[in-house]
Amino acid sequence: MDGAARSGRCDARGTRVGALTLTLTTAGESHGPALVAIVTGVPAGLVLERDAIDADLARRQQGYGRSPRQRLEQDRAEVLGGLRHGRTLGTPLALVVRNRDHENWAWGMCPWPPEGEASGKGTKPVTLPRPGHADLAGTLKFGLADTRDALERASARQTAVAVAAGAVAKALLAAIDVTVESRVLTDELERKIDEARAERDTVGGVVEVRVQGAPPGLGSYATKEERLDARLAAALMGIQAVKGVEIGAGFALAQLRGSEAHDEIFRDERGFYRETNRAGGIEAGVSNGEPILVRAAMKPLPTLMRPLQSADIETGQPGEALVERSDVAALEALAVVAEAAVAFELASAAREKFGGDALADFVGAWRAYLERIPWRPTR
Ligand code: EPS
Repeated sequence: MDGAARSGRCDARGTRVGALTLTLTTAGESHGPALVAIVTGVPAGLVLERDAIDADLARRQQGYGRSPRQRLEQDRAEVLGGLRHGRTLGTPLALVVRNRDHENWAWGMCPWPPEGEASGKGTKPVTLPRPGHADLAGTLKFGLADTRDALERASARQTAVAVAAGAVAKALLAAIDVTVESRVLTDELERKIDEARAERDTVGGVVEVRVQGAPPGLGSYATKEERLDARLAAALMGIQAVKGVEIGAGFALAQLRGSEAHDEIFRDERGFYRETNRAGGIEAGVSNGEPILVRAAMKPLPTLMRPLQSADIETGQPGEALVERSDVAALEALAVVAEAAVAFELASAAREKFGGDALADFVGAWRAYLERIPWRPTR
């Protein structure tokens, strides 16, 4: 990285480019050999616990209403680069989560032209796209004759490796006393799932992520690349099946007057604080030191055991959409995935603020900042 990039120069729109940040690139299909993530920007010297990463992967697999697929998979993260004896090297981290189900798709999802007779799953082209899934848009976009070539990458299976990356981000945030937790907000979830399953239907719902300990000053004011709220919204909308995002009181704020909506400012010996948090810990695109609260709404999953009407991509004839094994709901998984996405974005914003090639530099800059500002986290 050159000097100009390190200092974070601006492009013509005034957007910071090339600043030190965390980046995540993923690859892999749902029933292919594995999911892969490359994470850059993690400082050297961060201790990663294998069990902590795998615990998040296991949490993501749990939850009521998941598909039998979860009994096949036992997700574990392998690290192929960037880590030595449990400590990050400051170089790209390469993470891999294998798909155990791939052995049932060895012919159908073989990366190379398969040898021998077609057998196992994925041998027959899928031509009846599911409303709500990527099947139709993906086949049109990429000029495909088999919707499997679109749906495999569009699958939420990809979130497994994103959760592994989120666990790395959580470890970095823990070094500056920031924690990220999530919960499902939808009531009587199990009952709704049982009813939907009995009617061969699916359900969605709402999850909330809470960030505790984020200092004021993460993110910035003016553009979507800088604003923490915009970045968190993009991170959450970047998760499969998410159709809505709220920060703090979100849509409810539109119904209030200014005098009711904003969080009054107080000061005691510890520093500035609020007694309400309708802003969800972010004002004008910048964290304000209160807990960051974001919510994501998940649509009902599109693979229905009682399929909706569709039209064949090859013949144009009407027909019922693809039916294959799927989840009735994946809301509890979404909570874990949303937690990872928020953690990754927060860790990126913290890295931009505190810099540091070595963890000690990053933590040292955070300590110096806390000495400068009149603020201590509420616990
Ligand atoms: C998914 C369909 C199902 C889910 C999958 C996401 O996959 P399958 O067709 O293999 O049963 O189980 O999610 C996972 C495999 C996972 O680990 O989260 C989809 O179409 O998005």
